[in-house]
This record gives sequence, structure tokens and C-alpha cells, in this order.
Amino acid sequence: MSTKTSFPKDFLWGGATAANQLEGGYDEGGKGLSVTDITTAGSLNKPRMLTYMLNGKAGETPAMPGAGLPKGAKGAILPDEYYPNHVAIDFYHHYKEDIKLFAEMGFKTFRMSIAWTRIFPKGDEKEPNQAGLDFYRKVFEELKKYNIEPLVTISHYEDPLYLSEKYNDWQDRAMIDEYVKYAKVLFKEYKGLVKYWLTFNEINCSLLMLNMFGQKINDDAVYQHAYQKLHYQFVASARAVKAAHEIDSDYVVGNMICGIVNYPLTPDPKDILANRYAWEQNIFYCGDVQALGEYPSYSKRLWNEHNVHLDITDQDLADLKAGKVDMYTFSYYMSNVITTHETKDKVGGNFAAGAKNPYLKYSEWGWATDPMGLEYYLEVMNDRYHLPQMVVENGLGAVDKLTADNEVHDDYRIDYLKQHIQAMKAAIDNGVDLIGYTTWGCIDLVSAGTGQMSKRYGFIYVDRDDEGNGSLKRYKKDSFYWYKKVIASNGEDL
Ligand code: BGP
Repeated sequence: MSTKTSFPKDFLWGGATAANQLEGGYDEGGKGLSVTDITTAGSLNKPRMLTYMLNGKAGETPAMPGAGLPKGAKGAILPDEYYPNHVAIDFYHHYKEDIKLFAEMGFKTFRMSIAWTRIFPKGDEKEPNQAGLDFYRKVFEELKKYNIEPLVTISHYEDPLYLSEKYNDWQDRAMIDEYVKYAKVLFKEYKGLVKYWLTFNEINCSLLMLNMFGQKINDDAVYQHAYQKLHYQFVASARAVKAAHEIDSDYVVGNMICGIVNYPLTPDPKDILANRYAWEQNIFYCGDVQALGEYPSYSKRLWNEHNVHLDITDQDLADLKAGKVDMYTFSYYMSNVITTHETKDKVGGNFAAGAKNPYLKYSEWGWATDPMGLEYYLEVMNDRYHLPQMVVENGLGAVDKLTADNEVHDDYRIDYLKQHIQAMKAAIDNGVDLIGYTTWGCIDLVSAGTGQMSKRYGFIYVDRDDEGNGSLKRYKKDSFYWYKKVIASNGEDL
């Protein structure tokens, strides 16, 4: 008898998005400003978060030339008066059309986030904004019409600007109460419509950013800020998980980690140890707290290294224990190579920065394509946490060309996704409990790292360019028909 199992029959195939990169309508329906609404195309989102950490307050984004941009592109690619997230792809007005297209591909699930500022425009209001609640209810009902299960991120890089400035980017435990208040409103409001929730998108980005662009930040105050912010977010997440289970015992709540596989460059024991430390700081630290419910022993080393002293109460520690996540979910785009040696071949993409891997190919934006790394990651996490897993982001950012016949021949994207699906299959055959896969940016949307529209991930092309021109019309790419076939055959016909 074959021991091959492959994809379970109720596997959740789908796509992933985030409100600020998708919706537009940034000032409609009573919505307040989020931190991404003040991000211009020339000042990248992630460096803006870094600014908070470096300066301890919102401010001008420092120049990060070349960050996440294709070779040859300049740091600030667009004028500062243009805000790509304000209109994005206008899902706010196109959601019915878009969901219909997702249904045509056979989606079983759709990952989206709720803009906190649609529900609490400033963040500290006592009562939620009814128009915001109504909007998401309509979206969920539309999804349900096609039997598509919503997978909802509660916070995806879109904190209310007001709260963020008032509490200095999570430097005050008052943020915990604001977040839990917001999450509870969602859990009560959408009971029966939503089953799967994620508390914070890529929660470990605060730590990954400390090493972004290949330059380790050596300022203890920055580490203090990052670890304290994370502690409050861990407690907020755990209290939300507990509240979710109390409100509806069917709710399944996950964490969300930016999953990067780290390899040592050489067998030099120094590299092996540095690689282990990179896993601990960048990947395991957040996963361990959220999935195991307590700080791992190596936390002491991480804190001591940078003189970090955290505000942690006994109640916080009890909350962490009581709010362990039900599933481990992560984004996966690339692997990274760690070394203590000087190397000329440095590369960086998204949150990864390290030595170049001669065995891998890199995307136009310098992201290493490594499907085998996905199998490796899934198996490591399976052994560590014994939890169901979902890959909630994966995909290839590329410049697509719309032909005169309104077609997009994105065989490169099909090839990328095919290899990652094969890797997931291998992991399942090796015992991983994988329950879902949502490719990033299933419909073209604004890139988080660059603010560009031209860095596209979708199965559906959206006519909009980097300056905000275009009809916003939707066109099916070749990958649209391919993914439909993949879902229909439950991952057999690749
Ligand atoms: C992840 C974010 C997403 C998404 C993705 C692709 O880090 O969770 O929001 O944007 O990366 O990144 P980019 O848009 O920079 O290509």
C-alpha cells in the first residue's frame, strides 16, 4: 500500500490580500487614517515601520535607496504626493466582481484583512463604526454565496495612525486593550460568517527589520523598542485568541510569521551558530511564544545581548499560556544565507539579507526562489509545534505584460507556484498537517515593499500603473486558468 497521501480532500486552496494594499476607499464609510494611508509611493512602508523603531515616533521616512526595488531603480520611484493605497485596486467598490472571479477559479478560501480604521477610525472610540462593520459583512456574505471561507487577518500593517502616534508604535500597554476591544467586536459581529482568524500579519517583522538591507542595527534602544512592541503584541494576540474561543468554540485562530529559511554559508562552527541564532531571533522567537505559550529559554540571550528590559507582568505570562494559537501560519517567499565571513556577494529581498546562494535563482527584486526551502520549513515547524499549518502567502512578484488581446502569458508565475505546490505535497507525504494554501496577491494589488502596482503577483491583471493611471479593469492571466485546474484536481494536475 502506498503511504503517499497528498492533499487532504477539504484542503483550503485560495488567495491572499491585505486591506491597505487592495481596498482603496481610504476615506469612505467613515474610515480613519491608518499608518499606511500616509505612506507615499516614494517612501516605502517597511522603512516607515523602521522609522518608528529608529526614532521612536512617526516621522519622515529615511532614504533607503534601492530597498526592495529592481536592479537599476532608484529609491524614491514616485512623487511624494502620490499615495498608492488611497485607491489601490478599489476592491471597496469592485468586491462583487472580484469575488466572482475567485469563485470561478474555485477558491475554497480567501485571505483578507480588516482595516482597523474602518471599525475604529481613530482607534480609541467606545463604539465601532457601523458603516465599516456593514462593509465587511457584505464582503463575507458575498464570499459565502460561493462557499468561499474567509480567512481574516485582524491586523496587517495598518494600525490606526492616531493610536500609533499616541502610543508611539506599541510602546504603551494601553495598545493591548485597544486591540483586544477591536478583535472582540469582530469575533462577536462575524460569528457564523468567519471561522479562520490570524492575529497579526508577519509579527516577526519587528525583529527581521533589525537586520534589513544587510546592515545590522547596533542601537540598543531600537532593540528595546522592537522587543517591547512584540511583548505587547504577544499579549494582545493571546488575549484575542482566548476571547475568540470563548465567543465561538469553532473559531480557529492562527499566528502569522514571515517564514524565511536560513542556511549557513560554510561549515565553520561560527557560521553554524550564527545560523542557529538567526533562526531563534528571526523565526522561532515569535512562533514559540504564540504556539507554545511561553518565552523560550534563549530569550534571555537575545535580551541581554542588547540590554533589553521588558515590562512583563505575571498576568501577561498567564495570558500567553491561556492564548496559544490553534494553527501555525506563515508567508513563504525565499530562503537566506547566514555567514560570519566577509562576502562580496550580498543579497537582500523583503526581510531577508545575507550572502548569495549559488544554487538558487533570484527574482528581479532579488528574492531567492527556493521551493525546497518550503518543504524544509514546513517539516521543521511540524516537529516543533505539532500544529496544523497553512501557507498563507507565497508567490512571484513580476512585471507582467498585457498583450493587445488582453492576455497575460505568465508562465514564469505558473512555474514558480507549481514548484512550491510540489514542495507542499512532499511535506504532506512526510507527515505535515497542512490544511491550506493562499497565494499572495491573487489579484494584482499595491506592493507593500515598493508601493508599486507594476510588481504583480495575481492570477487577475488589474489595469492600473505606478502613477495611478488605468481603467481598473480586470483581465484573466494564463495562471488564472492554470490555478483553476490545480484546484479542481486538488493539486494533482499541475
Ligand atoms: C509580505 C507582506 C505582504 C506582501 C508581500 C509581498 O511581507 O505580508 O503584505 O506585500 O510580502 O511583498 P511586496 O509587496 O513588497 O512584494
